[in-house]
Amino acid sequence: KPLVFSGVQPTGNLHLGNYLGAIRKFVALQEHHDCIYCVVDLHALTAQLVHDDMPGQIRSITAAFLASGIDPKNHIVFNQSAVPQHAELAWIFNCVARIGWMNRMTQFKDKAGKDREQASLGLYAYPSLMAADILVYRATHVPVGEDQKQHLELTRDIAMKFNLDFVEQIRRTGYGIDITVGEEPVHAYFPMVEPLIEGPAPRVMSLKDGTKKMSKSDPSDLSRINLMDDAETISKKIRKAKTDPDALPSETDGLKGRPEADNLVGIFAALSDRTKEDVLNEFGGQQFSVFKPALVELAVEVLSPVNGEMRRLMGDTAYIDGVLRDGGERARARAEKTMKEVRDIIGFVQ
Ligand code: AQP
Repeated sequence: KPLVFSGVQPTGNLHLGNYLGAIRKFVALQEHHDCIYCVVDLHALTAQLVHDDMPGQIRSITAAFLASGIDPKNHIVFNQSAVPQHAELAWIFNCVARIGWMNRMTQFKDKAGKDREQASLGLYAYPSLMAADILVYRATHVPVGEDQKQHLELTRDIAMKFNLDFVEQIRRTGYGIDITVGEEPVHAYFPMVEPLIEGPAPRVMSLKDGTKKMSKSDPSDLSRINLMDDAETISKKIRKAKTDPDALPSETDGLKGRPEADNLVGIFAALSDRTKEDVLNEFGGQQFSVFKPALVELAVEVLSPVNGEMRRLMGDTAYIDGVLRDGGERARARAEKTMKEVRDIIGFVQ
């Protein structure tokens, strides 16, 4: 089975963007893939070092995974810091990646803000740790929102450079695999990862501004739907969401230049597992006064069970911690196998 890896940071409340861009896809992939899902707590230190309730944040992401339908027995759910091999491989990747590559990362530019000199070195090296998260399992498929596309391209660049720099050692140790990159056959150690970004809402936008990503760090809570919002709050936020005065178009072409309408139609499509075309077949020509209540009903129907189960699970800390411990052990065994081979390839005495 193809190996899937993805992670979510334990920073702040999960929102609809995290759910549709990532977690819902995690759930769907379980049927035909071997999946490893990680609460990336080491990444959470990059933007803010000290967190008031780190254990609570880690448990709440774990609860969201489980409440959404991730099966921790047949797959792996764990927190990143429990597997030190991620950080070990990240160090090696820091020496593989070039500063010029990191300088192009738009997420660093956005998150570092104006005073870049004050950003942590960890924030700068974030994509290198992300590459290690994935490649320490030699995973091939990574479900993420569109904002992570650039980091996955960098992951491929890091894998490729490692493979080429160590090509002789990979051959000598016999750990390599034959892959094709484009049309080219390559003898490689790390595979080329495939981002899984598709779907009707790869980038869920703010409810207050259709040109801005829905994000945990937006100061306005009205800009996002949180996974922990109750039905009344979801309804209020959707009713207050910014729109334009026109009726919905009957074809997706008509959504061009209407970012808020496009966003709400995309959310409706993703929540109902339909295409935007299909949603517009039903609602084309209707006003937002008709569409918004239908979206409220759908969002509440999909999110309420997740919300309820998350609350229940968060009351059962022993269970959550048990899931993380068990997942951590299994992840560690797999990651150590890779690291033993990587140390051999590099030539470390062990
Ligand atoms: N708006 C979004 N639309 C679609 N997918 C999204 N993701 C995040 N925002 C959207 C996806 O969620 C997964 C987990 O993301 P993360 O843990 O890296 O958190 P983040 O990207 O830092 O989340 P935010 O809300 O975007 O935080 P801030 O405010 O810090 O920028 C990833 O797969 C991501 O693509």
